[in-house]
Amino acid sequence: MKRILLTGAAGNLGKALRKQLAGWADELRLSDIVTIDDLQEGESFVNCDISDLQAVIELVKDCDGIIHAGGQSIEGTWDNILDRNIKGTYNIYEAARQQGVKRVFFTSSNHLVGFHERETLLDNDSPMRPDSLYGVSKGFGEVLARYYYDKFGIESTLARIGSCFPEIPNRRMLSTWLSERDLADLIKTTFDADRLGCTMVYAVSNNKAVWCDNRHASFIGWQPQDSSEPFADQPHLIEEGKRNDPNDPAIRYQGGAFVTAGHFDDE
Ligand code: 15L
Repeated sequence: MKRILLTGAAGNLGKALRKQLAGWADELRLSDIVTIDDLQEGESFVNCDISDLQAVIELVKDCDGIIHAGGQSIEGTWDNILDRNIKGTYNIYEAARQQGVKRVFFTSSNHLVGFHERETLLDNDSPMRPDSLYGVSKGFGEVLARYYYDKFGIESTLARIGSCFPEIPNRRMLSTWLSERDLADLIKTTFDADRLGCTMVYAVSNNKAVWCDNRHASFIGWQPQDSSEPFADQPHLIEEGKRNDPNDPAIRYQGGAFVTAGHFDDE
């Protein structure tokens, strides 16, 4: 019996993953603070606020693995980041430890390294240069995952997800785009691997212009199939290319608009 928990199941990534992972697990246990009432075969649902440790311990019970896609997915107030991403991610790992779950797919983000310039090829040794409090929270999650691996043997993929959307609204995403299918393949690879360790992966498709190198993670065998290239000729992208100023921080840095957005006051 393979029972996998998917947090954040009502969010954009969660919705895409429900489609892509249909039939893959014996049970896909969905959770979110928003109720999901269109359950498909093989899915179950638990309403859960991941900032509540006791609730997360119950949520994780009897699971063989966790896909942690819940929490704040863009820049937000410190209070939101603290509850949803800092406490939320701690609760997931601590619940995994208490309930004996041995493998986690952690949705980290390119915004953990968003203040690298676009001419820098990132690899496993590139320093964290977050472009937002949201990016900082993903750094916390990655470091926490390493701690739970070294101390308790819980293995993780730390997937620095680029831009996982069905369309490509801007030129930056020609480099950062990740197809839903490639994301699902990375998740399947994560749970199929004989050994995973605690492995960071730049989760982008097989795009032509990339800013990252995944050779350190080649042992897990993930090979993205899709590419943004067929989208590159769209008129809005060509027009944008004529307008872009290379010295604009949103063009200079990998994080795009996140490098200038925020920093939010508490609500
Ligand atoms: C992210 O981490 C966000 O969750 C998503 O909404 C996009 O902004 C994406 O990064 C991106 O960089 O395109």
